[in-house]
Amino acid sequence: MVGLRTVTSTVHGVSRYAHIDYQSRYLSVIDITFLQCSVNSGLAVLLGLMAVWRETAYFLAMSLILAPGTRLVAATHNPGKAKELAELLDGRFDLIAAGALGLPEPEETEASFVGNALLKARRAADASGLIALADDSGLSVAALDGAPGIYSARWAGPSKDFAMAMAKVEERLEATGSDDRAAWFTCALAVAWPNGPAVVVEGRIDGVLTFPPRGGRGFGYDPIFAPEGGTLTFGEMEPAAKDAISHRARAFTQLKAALF
Ligand code: ITT
Repeated sequence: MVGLRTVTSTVHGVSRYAHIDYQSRYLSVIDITFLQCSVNSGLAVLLGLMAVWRETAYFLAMSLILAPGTRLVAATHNPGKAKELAELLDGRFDLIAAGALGLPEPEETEASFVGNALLKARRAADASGLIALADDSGLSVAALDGAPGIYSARWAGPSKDFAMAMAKVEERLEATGSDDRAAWFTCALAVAWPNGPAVVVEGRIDGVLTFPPRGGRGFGYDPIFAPEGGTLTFGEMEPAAKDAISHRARAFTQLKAALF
């Protein structure tokens, strides 16, 4: 399980905020060191020291900066996502794909976008020895109580058939009898340092579902999702227009505020 704490701070007049993964190995190592010291010290002293060290670790995590040119592994095996992440990063970092490093696709065992993004970033960072950027994202449909949500990729099956996944959304929606077509995309972006801390942020875009699917751009569920304020689907929009408003772009804005 992933444990998170939201931290805010102001550095040089700029507000920085992020969720810090407090169960990262980095923090655990500090805690374990103090557990060993506890043989000679009282439990109260130990707990006090652990609290101080945990706060120090949060402070250190908040001083993390991703300098331009840093080598980063993009911890995704989804080419559509990898392309959009590269567009958003705009050449700022030396980006390597997880596939190019032969990293396996981890099983997504967490129950939230944030948890799965952290899981993927942590696995890739620890396996590659590089700072890793991971994305966990998906489509949520109001009339389906938020489904497919974190199961968005899994609805497309092992063959990653999104025509089938979009048809499944339409079928399930019709079965409810509801005419509510509200939906949203969520994107959690996590950055993990090898055997170190991790930071995660989240972005969301609201819109409506439209059938039949329209447009051959983008990927996944883009052809059935029209973002708020327009009639075009993500599948019909220019990539730059999607990148200006998408859930991924909104998460990215937060990531910049936290780490750049
Ligand atoms: P990685 O885990 O390797 O990154 P994945 O495709 O399995 O690849 P997710 O578990 O995060 O990634 O699944 C998210 C799914 O949600 C993805 O496969 C898409 O179908 C869909 N999705 C996410 N962002 C989307 C977007 O911007 N446009 C359309 N569909 C999107």
